[in-house]
Amino acid sequence: MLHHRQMWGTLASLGIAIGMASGVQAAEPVAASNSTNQFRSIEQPLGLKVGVTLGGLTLIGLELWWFLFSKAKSQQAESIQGIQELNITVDGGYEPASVVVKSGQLVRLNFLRRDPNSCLEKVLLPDFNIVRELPLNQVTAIEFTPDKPGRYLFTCGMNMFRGVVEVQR
Ligand SMILES: [Cu+2]
Repeated sequence: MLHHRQMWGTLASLGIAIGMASGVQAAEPVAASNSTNQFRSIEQPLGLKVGVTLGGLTLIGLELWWFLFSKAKSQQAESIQGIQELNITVDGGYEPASVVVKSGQLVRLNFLRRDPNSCLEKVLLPDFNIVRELPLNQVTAIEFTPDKPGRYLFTCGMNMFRGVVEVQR
């Protein structure tokens, strides 16, 4: 959890820094324009700078939204007859990308692959020695029993898309 939050925190502060930098840049030409009398060259760049500033602010907003959204996305498994079952949709990544289960009980992850991108044709759970093909538009059930609490990644074949199984006591 901590690592994930740190990452988004870093992204958010980076966005704020970029936003502030573009804000400073936007202010500069105004000051410079007072000393020179270049009427025509001022107006267009000013609009551009305002646009860049607004773009920066939008980025900040988006990052904050992602930061809040990503926290809400974690899904807790429901245990039915001793099996902790979760459905994960594979479409431009994993949804949900973060699942919470209990240790010492069988976990069944039902991966439904909607994305034809070959990048997502395999899913790996290295901590459980699992590599599985995900046929398109089918549900592939992957079962394992985590014995120890911790955070275990699942990834696509190239480690570009990631999800995490959080195992609690
Ligand atoms: Cu991939």
